[in-house]
Amino acid sequence: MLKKLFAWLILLIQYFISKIRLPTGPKNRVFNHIRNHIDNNQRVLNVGCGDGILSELIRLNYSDMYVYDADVVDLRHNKKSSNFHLFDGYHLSQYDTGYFDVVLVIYVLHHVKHRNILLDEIMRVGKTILIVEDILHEPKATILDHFFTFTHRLWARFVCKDKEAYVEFWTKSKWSNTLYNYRANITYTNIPEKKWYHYVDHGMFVCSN
Ligand SMILES: *[C@@H]1O[C@H](CO)[C@@H](O)[C@H](O)[C@H]1NC(C)=O
Ligand SMILES: CC(=O)N[C@H]1CO[C@H](CO)[C@@H](O)[C@@H]1O
Repeated sequence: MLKKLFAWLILLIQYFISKIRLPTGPKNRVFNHIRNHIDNNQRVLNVGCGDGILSELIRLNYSDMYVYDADVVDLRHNKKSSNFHLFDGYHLSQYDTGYFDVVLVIYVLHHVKHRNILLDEIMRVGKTILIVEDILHEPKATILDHFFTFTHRLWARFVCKDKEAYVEFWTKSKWSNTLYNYRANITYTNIPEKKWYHYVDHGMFVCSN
């Protein structure tokens, strides 16, 4: 009985989220923020490319751009594009140091348990790194923030049926402190989102120099 109720609740939530997220085009919004930091004739790696829509948007808008995709599973709608490879979620050993002008890490790192391992690799292969994340409130995450994390864990486990899924969000200062270990110039831009569902902030870190 309780299990059934829970299943219905998940379905209801899923329905509402599909109504909110898809037509508003979150990929387009993210694209509009990253486009100021990418240019033609650059080599770009999209780590955790997911459905691949963001990479497609970049390819469509820039004729001379080399976009590479990497993920732990292939969820792309267009499975034909080259330059995609599966990886273990941590190691990008096939790429030389500084191979990419820009590395995109869009809503990926909150699923990564050993964040420093992947960050080491991303910072090694890329010159400029763009990280977009859900950002918890300062100075310490609020109760709603914890609820946000909790619902994400339920989502991963019961909707995506991924028992292994890891979910941990960070505050802006925790991100900054971590990223300054790798680059001297870290800038943060707030990405406005619908707040009643996204009651955490959304932000982009640009890591350069
Ligand atoms: C730091 O990075 C930002 C964003 O890429 C850039 O606009 C700014 O000029 C950089 N600052 C320095 C001191 O290099
Ligand atoms: C901002 C911009 O130029 N966006 C374009 C990216 O490419 C798609 C597909 O060609 C266009 O529909 C967008 O207008």
